[in-house]
Amino acid sequence: MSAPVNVPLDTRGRLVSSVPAEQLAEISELFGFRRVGFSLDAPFYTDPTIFSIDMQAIFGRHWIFAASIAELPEPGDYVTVDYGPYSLIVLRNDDGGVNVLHNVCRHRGARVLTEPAGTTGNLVCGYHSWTYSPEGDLIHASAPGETTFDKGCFGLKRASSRVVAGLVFVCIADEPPTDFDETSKIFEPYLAPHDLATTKIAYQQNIIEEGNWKLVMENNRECYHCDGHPELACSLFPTWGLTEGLIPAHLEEVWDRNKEAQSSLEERCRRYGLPYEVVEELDTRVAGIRISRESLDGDGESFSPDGRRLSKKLLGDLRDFRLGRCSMHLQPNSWFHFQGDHVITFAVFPVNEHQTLVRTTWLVADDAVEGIDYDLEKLTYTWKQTNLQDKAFVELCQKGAGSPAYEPGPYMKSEYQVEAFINWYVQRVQEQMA
Ligand code: 3BY
Ligand code: FES
Repeated sequence: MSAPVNVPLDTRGRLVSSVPAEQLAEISELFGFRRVGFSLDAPFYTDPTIFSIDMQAIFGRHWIFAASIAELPEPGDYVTVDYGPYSLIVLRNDDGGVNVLHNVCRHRGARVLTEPAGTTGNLVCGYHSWTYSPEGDLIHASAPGETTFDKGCFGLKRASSRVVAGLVFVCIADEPPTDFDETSKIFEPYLAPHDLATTKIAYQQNIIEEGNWKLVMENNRECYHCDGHPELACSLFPTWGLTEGLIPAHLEEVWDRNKEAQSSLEERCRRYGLPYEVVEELDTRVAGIRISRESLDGDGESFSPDGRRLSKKLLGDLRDFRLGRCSMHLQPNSWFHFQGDHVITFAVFPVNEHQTLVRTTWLVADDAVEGIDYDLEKLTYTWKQTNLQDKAFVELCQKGAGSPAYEPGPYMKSEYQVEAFINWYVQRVQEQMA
């Protein structure tokens, strides 16, 4: 049988053998027939084969946000990160960098590390005690009677890492996309002043949403639904999608207040040498990005009911709490909000075609003391509520995608970032299928 056309490759360029050629041709057609400006057809959210293609063409090839350096402060600290069929060990090494190893023992495939996070020297598989160095080299395999066994051939498989402004990215492709370096140059100067290396985790939340990972991302990329976030609306100006000259009467006041807050924020940024301009290249780059620094309502300091600081310690060398939010969206799996007093990172890890892990991490200055400098409940309240509301929205859409009555609906102007995400996704998969 000849090899089918339009077949995606795995990370080593091999054909996907488990997907019958006919089914792949149908899926390729679905991508080709996508109606631009409309949500995707139902199988993109429900079909296990499309999920497996997503895992190869997106999560198997692109740079994925895994953790922040605050989760791995010392050499030997690690987190395990799972998405789709993959499990990775992300481990801080002695040089201050990060090693990424596939968490699959080279003996008979057992998971090597079974905790979500911890500290380790050598890595010992719990099954037959094969032992690997932090670089993944197999250094010990007690196998009585073996004389010809070459340990050099059985190191843990490695993947690539980049640490930029304290954010850790991983890529399991043999040849990671090179334009990530360009994207890093864009965001590094925005984030570096918050100095993630001198932060600590105040809280981490893992939620499983009953929805496809793309619905989770789509939901994040618009604020059309933000009336559904009453707590967030206290500090976030509800001006998304509005255009000068076309402001509805009931929003004129908030529009003006936001404009004033934004211009004084920009004035402060210029004084402190902090970049604030919007850079938006969500589907025009392989490592798609949107970054900006935007004002917050009330006191303009943080995501609190009155916009006031939620931690008393400023991050890094910042000199002012009134810095609004530096917000970044990165394709395919993350978004971030950097304030003067704390940072929130959001990582999306697909589980299967209908379940997604959303990991939210709140970071404060490493010398901030809980109960004295910050109240954990207050610090996390707005985004815990927002996450629960978003989870409910995503789950409603997943239910809808499962109905025969579902058909793609039109994106509104204010949903242009959702469309950019979908464009990015479709282009990236199609280039793998070509
Ligand atoms: O988290 C975000 O980036 C945006 C802002 C608020 C909700 N979400 C659409
Ligand atoms: Fe890991 Fe046997 S499977 S040592």
